[in-house]
Amino acid sequence: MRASAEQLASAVQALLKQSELSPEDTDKRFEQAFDVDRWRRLVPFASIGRDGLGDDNPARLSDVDSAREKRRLDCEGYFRLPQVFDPALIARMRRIVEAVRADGWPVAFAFVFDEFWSIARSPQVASFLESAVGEGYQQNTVVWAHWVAGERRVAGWSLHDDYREGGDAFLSAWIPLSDATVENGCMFLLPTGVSRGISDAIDTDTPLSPRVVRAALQDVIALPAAAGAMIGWRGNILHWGGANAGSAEPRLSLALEFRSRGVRTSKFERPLIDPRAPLPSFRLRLFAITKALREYIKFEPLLLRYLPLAERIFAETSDASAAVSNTPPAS
Ligand SMILES: O=C(O)CCC(=O)C(=O)O
Repeated sequence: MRASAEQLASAVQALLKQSELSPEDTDKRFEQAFDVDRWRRLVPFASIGRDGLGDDNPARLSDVDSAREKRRLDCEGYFRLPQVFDPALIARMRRIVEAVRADGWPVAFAFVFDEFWSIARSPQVASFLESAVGEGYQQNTVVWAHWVAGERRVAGWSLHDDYREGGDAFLSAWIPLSDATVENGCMFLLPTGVSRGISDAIDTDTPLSPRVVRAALQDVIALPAAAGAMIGWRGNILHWGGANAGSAEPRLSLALEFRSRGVRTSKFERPLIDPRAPLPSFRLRLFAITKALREYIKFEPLLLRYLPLAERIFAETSDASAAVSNTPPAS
């Protein structure tokens, strides 16, 4: 007799539950998470609490590239900027992610380090972001780091959009820390017009005709991007991380989100931070990491292992979130 899909799903849930950190390990990691000196010792070449890194690491972004990619963003809903960031910075950030992972943390904990908050603050990148989301734009506290193992069929996140109603007031930025290739699971997306049709069908549970499926498949854009590039999309763009097609190279990347000044924001993305102000406090970094971890179990079920830890850190740091002044609330 074969197991039904429901039986298999509940067996997987039970296995995932069993893999949860023990209460003792959760206690230990809870203490460690707040121990700034421990993080500094873990990654001595990274920094916590040093401002001004945006200026230390000038990005390369020509006016021609910026203008071309702004046009692409306006017409197609996405952009691809090659080789924006200093290779030395990108290599350092990759090593930070590797060290965090080797110490048994979800790689998003790399966001305890300054580098992950300051990377998009150089004047060149700020000027591109300003052209995309407007003067005085803000960063929300939705951040994440991705590690897609270098093993066949391991895949990035499944198809989704980031903020359907975001319009021109929302932009996701995705920065590869290793070369993201078609072989190791680079990003893929559907440009604006096609995304809208498919999203509507998914929302209303309407079957897609073979003609629409065939056309959409042909419209898929692959976004291979070398380490240090920056790609991104508007909130309504359907996108996903590809599946590894046989490369031994892991795919490492980070994701940030930007908002126009003064727009209504969702609870999930609050608090917003001013990219011109000092970097967020250490506690706010932990808040942002664990806020995302609680949510992104839907994309990475193995994170369930860390859920009790994330819940505790999230509760403990919610004061840091409350301390930041916010733009007008919405949903
Ligand atoms: O890196 C991935 O696989 C998914 C990234 C993504 O979809 C996002 O950051 O919104």
